This record gives sequence, C-alpha cells and structure tokens, in this order.
Amino acid sequence: YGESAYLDLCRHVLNNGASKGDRTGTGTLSTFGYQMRFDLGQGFPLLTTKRVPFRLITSELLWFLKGDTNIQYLLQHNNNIWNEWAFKNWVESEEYNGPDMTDFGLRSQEDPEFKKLYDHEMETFKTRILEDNEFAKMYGDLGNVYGKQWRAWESSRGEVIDQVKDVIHMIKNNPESRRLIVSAWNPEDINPERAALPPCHVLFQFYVADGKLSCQLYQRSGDIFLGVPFNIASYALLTHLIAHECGLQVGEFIHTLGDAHIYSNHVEQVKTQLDRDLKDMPSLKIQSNEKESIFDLDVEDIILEGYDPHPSIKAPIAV
Ligand code: UFP
Repeated sequence: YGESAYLDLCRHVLNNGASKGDRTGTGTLSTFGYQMRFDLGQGFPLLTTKRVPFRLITSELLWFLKGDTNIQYLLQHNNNIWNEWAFKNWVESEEYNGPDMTDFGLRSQEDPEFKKLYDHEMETFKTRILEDNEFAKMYGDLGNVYGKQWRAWESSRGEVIDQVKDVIHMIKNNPESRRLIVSAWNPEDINPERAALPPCHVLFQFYVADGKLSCQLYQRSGDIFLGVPFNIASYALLTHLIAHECGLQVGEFIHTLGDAHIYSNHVEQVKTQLDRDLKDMPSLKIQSNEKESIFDLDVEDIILEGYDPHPSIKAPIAV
C-alpha cells in the first residue's frame, strides 16, 4: 500500500527485472504487469522519499481537463514538460530557418556546443509562443494528446465525444455502472506518421462503492524512477477532482503497469532513494467556491499541505 508499494516495485525490478533494450537505446531492467494500490483516504500519495514537483503535475492535469492541447497554457504556468514536442514541429517546419536542430534531444545531451545553440533556440521559441498568439496557434499545438482524447475525441463518423464530461455524468447518475471508462488509446492515431507519442496512460476506469470514488489506470509503459512518481500523483489528483465534482469521498487509486522499467542510468538513484525513510504523507485541499465545475479550476485552487520530503534526486531523462 502507498509509497511502500512504490518502493517495493523498485526493489522488485532491481532484483528480478529482465535486461531489456528499448526504443531510446538506453537499456532497462524491466518487468511486465505490476499493480500498486494507494488509499487516498490515508493522505495524498506524493512521494516523500524524494521531492516530486507537484506544481507541474497540477498545471498539466488542469490543462488536460480543460481540453487544451497548446503548450501556451503550460508556459504561462512555468511548466516546460511538453516543450520538446512542440519545438520538434517548429524546427521541422518550412518557416523555421535557424540552425539545424535534427535529433536535438540526443545531441544536446552529448555535445555541449550544440546544447548552447539548442537552449537559445528553445528560449526564443518559448518567448514567441508566449507573446505571439498567431505563432502559438501554429506551433504550440500538440494535436492528438490527452486533452483532445479526453475532452474532444473525434469519431470516424464525425462526432466529437467529451469522455470526461460523459463519465462525470455517469458517475453522478449511474454510479453502479461498470462502464465508467475514459480511453486515450486510439488505434487510428498510433501510426507513427500521424502521432509521435502514443499515449502512456491508455485507459482509466472509475468505481463507486460506500460513497467513495476509486480509479484504476492502465499504463502501458512506465519509467519507474522519473515518470511513475509523477503519474501516481497526477491520477490521485484526478480522482480527488472527480470525487469533488461528484460529491463523493475518495477511495483508492490503483495503478496497473504494463512494461515497468528502470533505465540503466537510474539504478544508482533508485538505490539512494531506497535507503531513505518514509515521512508523513501530505494532504490535499480543493478550493472551488465560485467555480462552476472542475474544468474551471486554476492551479491556486489546489492546495497541498504538509509536504516535507527528502531532497530531489537528479537523473537523465531518456528521449
Ligand atoms: N513515460 C512515463 N510516464 C509518462 C510518460 C512517459 O513513465 O507519463 F508520458 C515513460 C515511459 C517510457 C517512455 O520510458 O516514457 C515512453 O517511451 P515508449 O513510448 O517507448 O514506451
């Protein structure tokens, strides 16, 4: 249960994981099929054995919930986690005429001279997205990512489906339903020609019993050290927000992972984290007095209390 379940997953993969190559060429220790449970009534499951940047989790989730797919909102909230994807579209466009940015992810990790050029181009790009709405419309939009899939799924018949609104309606009106599902996985979009990033969070399902709302996520691929702590907090927050909207208490978040892996260059960091003791869990408060619905919430409405974790641990991200 809780953070111990996460640390158990780390231990399990360190001790039993298969050595497995991967798309990024980094190499991993990996296991297939693993489940963790978090009782949200006990506290908010933001890890305490290292600091996890909750601010970024909040603004990203509110961005998804608004159905927004443009990084301008994220940049306005000082959130840089999706920049590379938009930047890629920009530097591959006809209009871009700066220095060659082919393979910028890998090259900026390997070549300090190139990194300077890249950092400069990226800063220029961010400023333009923030200051020039026309430019932002053209190059800040990521297309078929979670915001679109959750709030404005386009069917082949030309309908637009708001899965989150629909699921909230169902939870309120038919809480016993066994069909309380939101899916991000669209086989039509998985073609690499059309979407660069097939969703990691494939599908989630809600469940209501005893006045409590639970949520289970199926995540097809999880970077245990960098991604998963983020993902746990994000879906725990989502469960809180939907419960709040539906007048329910929070139940459990159940995290089911497909390929759960520790990258070979994260092993030392994981061991450092495993040597640390757990601290008290923080708690979450939602302030929404005048807000019509959770779709109108702002980051300031979400308040985390009592978070006093061990320091963060740096690790390179696999791109
Ligand atoms: N990843 C996560 N969580 C996320 C996310 C990505 O752990 O929310 F978007 C990791 C999993 C994997 C990589 O290490 O990013 C995605 O690569 P692939 O598509 O090859 O699974």
